[in-house]
Formats: sequence, structure tokens, C-alpha cells
Amino acid sequence: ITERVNVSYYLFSYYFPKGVGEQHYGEHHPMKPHRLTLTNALVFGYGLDKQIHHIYNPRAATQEELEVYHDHDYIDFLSRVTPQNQGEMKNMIDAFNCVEDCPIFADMYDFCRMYAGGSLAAARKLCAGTTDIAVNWSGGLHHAKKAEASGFCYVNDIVLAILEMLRQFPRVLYIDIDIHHGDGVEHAFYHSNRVMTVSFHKYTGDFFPGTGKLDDNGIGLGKHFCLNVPLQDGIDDDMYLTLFKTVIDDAVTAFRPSAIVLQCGADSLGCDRLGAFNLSIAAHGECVNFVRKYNVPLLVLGGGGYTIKNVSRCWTYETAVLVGAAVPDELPATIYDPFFRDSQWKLHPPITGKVDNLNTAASLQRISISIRNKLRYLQG
Ligand code: V1P
Ligand code: CA
Ligand code: ZN
Repeated sequence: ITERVNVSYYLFSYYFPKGVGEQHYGEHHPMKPHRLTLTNALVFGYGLDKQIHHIYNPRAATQEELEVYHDHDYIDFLSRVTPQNQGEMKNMIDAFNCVEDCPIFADMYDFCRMYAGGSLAAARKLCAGTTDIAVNWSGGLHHAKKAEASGFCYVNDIVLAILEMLRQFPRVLYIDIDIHHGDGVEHAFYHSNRVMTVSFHKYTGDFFPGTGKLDDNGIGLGKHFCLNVPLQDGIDDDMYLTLFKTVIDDAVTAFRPSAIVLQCGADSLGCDRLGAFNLSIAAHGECVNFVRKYNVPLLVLGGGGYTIKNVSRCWTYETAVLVGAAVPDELPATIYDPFFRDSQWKLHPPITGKVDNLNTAASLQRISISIRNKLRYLQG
């Protein structure tokens, strides 16, 4: 018997569109694509690249590829608007919601084509059966609508990737652990029984985007194929993991997905600049590992995440989890060392300044029972 240590038994592909980490939404904007550069530096710093079977600099998505989901007029606008000409395009800027959360910035369209190109290339590789897991940390922009930008998202790379996957796979399960509701993806497949969407999110009156209540279940053929897990501030590792595993196990048993798409928004971590949960990187990563273990073709995407030193730690750890490598808590030395001084250059920093946990065992039990009952409609 040969003993195998740190060897993954499946094929793993990593997509990093060159230049994506140099984009800027604006000085005071919380979305910082630089977190992608930090992630890449840690992934390579740990030597994980040696355990990744394929590393790709994917080509940018074409206008035609973006228009598989998005309206032509919206994409045409995105391709033409610039910081210089935005004064002349005021009406369209308002109509397509490219204000405040979604500002017009230099190379914004190229940025969209890059992150969408990554998710599409990853989806195609999964469809071809030449990889088992594909990762694009620059993707996961779950709020974008058919003809409207929303919540830092301009084009919906997730919807585009799932549409591509539906050409090959009969049923796709979408799981979203970003602290925000995955409204754009839910909306795109609300009428479909071939895509089940499951979002875990903070749901209180004023928290963006304001949708995703427990009783939103899908419509028509899609009825019962949409699950929402609304949570309160401060959820901790134990509560989240118990609920996540129960809900996902029930969903997988009932839906029997042929492929899974996992959006790993890191704003559900403790200490996030916009978030209000208390999750550790270890627990966030345990969700990823739990999904990996179903052994179905898996597309892993990024998403939110606004305390960027922790976002890059989290996605690096999850890259390691997905390739099946153990990584030491001591971060590798990189040119970005000053970012990680806070925790003495550790991968798993302690969560300082926890938010009060407003969830209770009873409120979570109510959610898991309600979801189990909804899933009964799928059986038989
Ligand atoms: O709360 C809002 C809107 C803007 N107000 C009129 C209500 N927007 C949020 C958007 C959060 C987007 C999250 C995206 C993702 O799910 C996926 C990438 O993570 C927002 C917030 C906030 N605290 O929720 N926008 C901003 N903060 C913001 C702050 C400074 C500059 C620009 C935007
Ligand atoms: Ca979510
Ligand atoms: Zn988010």
C-alpha cells in the first residue's frame, strides 16, 4: 500500500485574469480589487501553484458572451461610458444604476470582461470534464441584473457561468455564503427547476439589498427551487456551520445536483468592513470543504469581502483546502508583508471585536425545519 500525503485525487484549475487586481473603483469605495493581487501573492508564496494542475490567465469575455444574459443596450453602454464622457451620458448612467455603489471608473468595462471571462473559462473547463474543481476569485459578482448594475457588480459572471454549465449539466446547485443576498442569481433562475439557488445572508430591514426572506421560494416551474437563509448579526462558527451543513445536505439530497457553483464572498468573516457576522477563516473554509466533499464538478468564485487582508487570507486558505494541501499558520514572506503585520503574519488571525450574536438556537432551528419542509415538495 502506497501512502499518499498532500496529493489531491482530482483535477484543480485556477483562473487569474492578469490585470484584474490593478483596477480601482475609486478612493473611498470599499471594493478593492487589490485583494485579488494579495490573494495571488499568498497562493504563490505558499507554493500552492505547484499543486494546482492548471493555472490560467483567461481571455476577456466578448460583448457577445456578456449578451448571452445581459441586454445589448446595457452592455453597449458599459462598453462606451468612460470617466471622461460620463457628463454626456447622465440619463443612461442613472437608468443603468452606475452611480455611487457602481461608479464609472477607468477600464471598468475591461474589468467586467476579465472577471466574467474567468468564470466562463472555468465553467467551460468543467463542462469539458477536464477539471473537477475550477476557481476564479475575481468572479462572484452576484447582484448584477440583466440591464442594471447593482451593489458593486456590473455584469453577472455567475449567471453567465451557470448558463454555460446548463448546456452540459442537467441540474446546477448555486450556494452563496457572501453576507449579502445573492439576488441577481436568484432572480435570473427564479422560474427554473434546473438551478437551485441557496443564499445565506444577513436579512434585516436596512441591510443591502433588502431581499431574501425565508418565504421567497421561486415561481412557476422554479417553485421550491430557491432557498433563502436569512440571518441576524453576529452569527458564530458553530451556529453557522451547523445550519450550513444541515441545509446543504438536505438540498443536495433533494435536488441531486450534477454540478455546484459556490460563491465564497468573504464579507461573512468577522471584522469585515461592511459585514456583521463573526465567522473565522477556518469556518468559512469548512463550508468550502464540506461542498468539495460531494465530489461533483465544482465552480468556486469570490464575491464580497472588504477587510482585504482577511479576504486574501481566506481565499488563500480555501485554495489550499480545495487542492487538499495543509498550509502552515505562518504566512509566507511576500512584498505585501505590511498588510499582514496585524496578526504577526498569521493565516488565521483571532477575531477581535466580535459583534453581539442576535441569532438564537430557536431562530436557527425554525429556519432549518422550514427548509426541510420546503424540500419535501421536490421528492417523488
Ligand atoms: O447600502 C447600499 C445602498 C446605497 N444606498 C443608497 C443603499 N449599498 C451597499 C452595497 C453593498 C454591496 C455588497 C456587494 C457584495 O454582496 C458583492 C460584491 O459584497 C453599500 C455599503 C454598505 N455598507 O452596505 N455601499 C457602500 N457601503 C459604499 C460605501 C462607500 C462608497 C460606496 C459605496
Ligand atoms: Ca449570501
Ligand atoms: Zn457581500
